[in-house]
Amino acid sequence: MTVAAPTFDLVVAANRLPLDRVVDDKGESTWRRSPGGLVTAMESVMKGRDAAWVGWAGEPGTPPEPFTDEGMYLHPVGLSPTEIEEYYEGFSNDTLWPIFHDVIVPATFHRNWWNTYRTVNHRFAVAIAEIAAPGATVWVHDYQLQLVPAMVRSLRPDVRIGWFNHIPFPPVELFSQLPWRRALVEGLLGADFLGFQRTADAENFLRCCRRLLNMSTKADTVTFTPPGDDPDARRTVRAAAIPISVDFRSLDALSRTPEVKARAAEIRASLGNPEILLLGVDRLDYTKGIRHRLKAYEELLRDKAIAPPDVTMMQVSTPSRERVDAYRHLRDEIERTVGGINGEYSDIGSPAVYYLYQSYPRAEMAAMFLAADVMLVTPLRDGMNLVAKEYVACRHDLGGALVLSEFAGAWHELHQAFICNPHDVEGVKQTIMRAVTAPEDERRRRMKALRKRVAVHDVQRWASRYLEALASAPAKPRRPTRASDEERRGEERANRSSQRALDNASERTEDL
Ligand code: GDG
Repeated sequence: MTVAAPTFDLVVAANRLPLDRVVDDKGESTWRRSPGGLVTAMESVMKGRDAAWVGWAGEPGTPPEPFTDEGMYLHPVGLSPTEIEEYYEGFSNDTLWPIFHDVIVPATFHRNWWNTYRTVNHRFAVAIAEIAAPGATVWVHDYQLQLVPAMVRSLRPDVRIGWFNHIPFPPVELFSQLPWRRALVEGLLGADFLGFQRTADAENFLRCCRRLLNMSTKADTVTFTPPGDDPDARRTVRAAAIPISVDFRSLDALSRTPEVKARAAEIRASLGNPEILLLGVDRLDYTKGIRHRLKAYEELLRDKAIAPPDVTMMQVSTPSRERVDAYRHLRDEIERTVGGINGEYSDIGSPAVYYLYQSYPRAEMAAMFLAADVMLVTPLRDGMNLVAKEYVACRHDLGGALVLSEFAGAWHELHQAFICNPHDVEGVKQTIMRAVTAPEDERRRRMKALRKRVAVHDVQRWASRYLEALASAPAKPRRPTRASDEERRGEERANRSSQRALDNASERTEDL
């Protein structure tokens, strides 16, 4: 007798489960919290809800049986070694990730990667359809699962479907490079509500609908007729910004514990109690601007604006996507640069850069944040950047200063940070020096304002705003108004010639 799978009113799907299965040398398996911003954010949202999470368990082969952890039902989806290579490392991280991050490195296109992406997305959709209760809410996350909304809708038309993009959504000119752009947009339009980090991301998506699929948009909605041209099947999908945040209260409480405070003091002492400790914490990713940051720091050392041991820098780079070429090259490059800086500017007992290619427990991260005088968050492009908000949440002492790139989504909320353009090395140097030399009362004033923002706009508020937006998203199309018709006609006029070219190109590439 087969036992029916339990069903849930809220089903979350993300590429990774919040726990990874790790098999040790003796073949024994244990579960470990998986890395990254999405898990950090969703963990606190899922606590206390009767919900299920569908995702990959982080290792190849047959998936483990579903199980319950701290009240959350975890439903693993299996990936074969080839699928990991083609769907995850390939299409997700070597095709979509660069396109969605301004093509900082060139994107790679392979038709077999796309086919595998489709297959895996379908597997996720089937798993979701199996455990969603009638009328359930399904919340799909991120760029790895863009086809899932439409696939779930065709399997389970009764459920309400949302998708949230943790990374930027590219301008139409970049998105157009994708040979499978039409299928991706149609995949997303299976949702009722599409959430983005910034309004500009939602607008980029809506522009793709207009320009690439000739759809009608009005304000933040797009009206869409699924294939078959049945007017009854017309649906309206809303696309809007709901910026993600951090669990302010728990980070604030963690950083106030005697253990974390003592550890922060210990870290400073073991670095020789510098006057100024600069800190960078990032997944080792070319989007995070680590090279640009190191260059600015190196030039400040060269100019003798700063010098160890009075000023020193700690760079934590968390291992990430180590099998993707661009990441291997980046690691080499960063480690060579750190070696060069240390060779030139360190002294015995006082290194210029402490470089740590490791992952740390949460409490240790909080202690580092508390220990750092200046936090350097300088991405070239970043959906949000939770590290910036975590730093702020940990500075209950109102100490510290945040240097923040205007290309991080966080910039749209954290205006009281010391803002820089990471491409402008001279500007980054000046901003670091402003942060280093700012009077204490100015730093405290800025930090207080930053904390106020993050305390109110925390991750719990993000989740409830998202779920409210999903619940109230329009299911039926609104009648197009004169304004929307005009808007569409204007757009069409402007793009008529490029549209023809794009359509022709689509015909050639849709069935690649
Ligand atoms: C994506 C988007 C968006 C890092 N090292 C360690 C560690 N971390 C934690 C940080 C933070 C998270 O990982 C990283 O989040 P970010 O937001 O900085 O960046 P991505 O991983 O690129 O996340 C991003 C995010 O999704 C959420 O929507 O903000 O723009 O790219 O929480 O603290 N945590 C621990 N040890 C480490 O060594 N415990």
